[in-house]
Amino acid sequence: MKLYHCAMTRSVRALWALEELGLDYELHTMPFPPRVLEKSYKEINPLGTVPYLIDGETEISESCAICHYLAEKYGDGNLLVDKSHPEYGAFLNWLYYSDATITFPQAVMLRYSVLEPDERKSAQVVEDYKGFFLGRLRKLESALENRKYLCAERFTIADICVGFSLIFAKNILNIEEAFTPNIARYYEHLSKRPAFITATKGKL
Ligand SMILES: N[C@@H](CCC(=O)N[C@@H](CS)C(=O)NCC(=O)O)C(=O)O
Repeated sequence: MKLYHCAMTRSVRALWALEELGLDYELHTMPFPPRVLEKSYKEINPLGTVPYLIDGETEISESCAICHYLAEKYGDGNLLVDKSHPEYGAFLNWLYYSDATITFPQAVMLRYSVLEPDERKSAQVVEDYKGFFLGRLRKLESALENRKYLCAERFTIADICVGFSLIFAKNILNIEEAFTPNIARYYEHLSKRPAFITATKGKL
């Protein structure tokens, strides 16, 4: 199994899941953005994005799908919530929410504050999408009231997928307002997991 990775990007989700599951894997780490700095990567993943997992005939480019695939295929059910569980729907919702709803506005912020050339940077876009992100995060703050984990009272890949969005907010975009009491407590204990530490090694 081979994971194409860039430090402190969504590929942290995949790396964190590999580590939680204790799997053997080959890691290919590239400079960001690989589309520009490692052009040959587009022959492997035409989107040019990370993560990208190759496992035999299987190739996956979505970070949350990689976590789901690894947990389904190689986990013993520990990192998943079973269909029969009352929180199964909530579990799926957190997986999709993590990238489509809360990482998306952060990616726009990164683009218009860091990645674009100076003449295309936009404080207005960054501010607007920060507000958008913080509004969408309220659902997480209230869901974490009296809870250590998002679903089924134990650590699952929903915590990995949402946890990465918090890594992004804290360490890349420095959105301090995101760390309201329940989210701050949740992030604090996620960040102590050995697999979290390995997946973010030396970058926080
Ligand atoms: N929805 C995809 C998004 C992948 C994505 O856009 N990754 C970013 C890094 S966080 C990337 O590779 N950007 C570089 C580019 O678009 O060239 C996922 O969850 O994996």
